[in-house]
Order: sequence, then C-alpha cells, then structure tokens
Amino acid sequence: MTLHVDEFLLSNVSLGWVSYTHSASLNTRTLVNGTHNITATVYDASGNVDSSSILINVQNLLGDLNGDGEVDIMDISIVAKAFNSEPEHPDWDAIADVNNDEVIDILDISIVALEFGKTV
Ligand SMILES: [Ca+2]
Ligand SMILES: [Ca+2]
Repeated sequence: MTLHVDEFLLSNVSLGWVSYTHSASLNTRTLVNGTHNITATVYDASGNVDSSSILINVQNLLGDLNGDGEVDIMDISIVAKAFNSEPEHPDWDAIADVNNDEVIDILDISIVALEFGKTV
C-alpha cells in the first residue's frame, strides 16, 4: 500500500506541490474475508489533521498459501517445508499454520489437501 501526496491545500488554496510518498505493508491474507476500511491520516506541525479512506474487498481462498488463486501442489509444498515447526523454529512459516494453532503439522496439510483443486 502506498500513499502519495502531491499537493497541500489550505481552505482549498494550494500551499504548493510537494512530492511525498509513504509506504506501508498489509498482508491481506491475514484478514478475514469481507470489506475492510483503510484510512490514511495526515498531521501537520500546527495540529491540523486530515484523513481519507478507501474500502478493500478481501476474498482469501482457504489453502491458497501463495496467493495465486488456486490450491495446488505449491501450497502443499509450503506446508511441507515448514512441517513440524513452531514459532521461533528456523523452518517456521506463519502462512503455513493454516489453523493458527502455532504448530505446523498434519492438520495444516489436511486442510490444504481438502481444498486442493479449488480456485478463486
Ligand atoms: Ca496457491
Ligand atoms: Ca497449525
């Protein structure tokens, strides 16, 4: 997600053009499906505040760990690579913890396997 500000206005009068970009990361795969509101808020040194919002629609496919829109062997391999790990283990990959129980095991593989072949 990137916020790009080009022009600052004071009571609809331009204070000049400024090029400023700020980026932030948002892993939408960790969000529940549905509509989410993202708000960017800008503060200045005088205490003025303004914000703008956009809506995003998240439709994650259960088992699609690499986010390519289908559940296939690549997703199974992500779980297999992290198999038998817990947080802090070098093989740990949070995305492979499909059931969010902080261990990557046969339950995670079975969830992906049950969804195998599904597409967005
Ligand atoms: Ca996939
Ligand atoms: Ca798990």
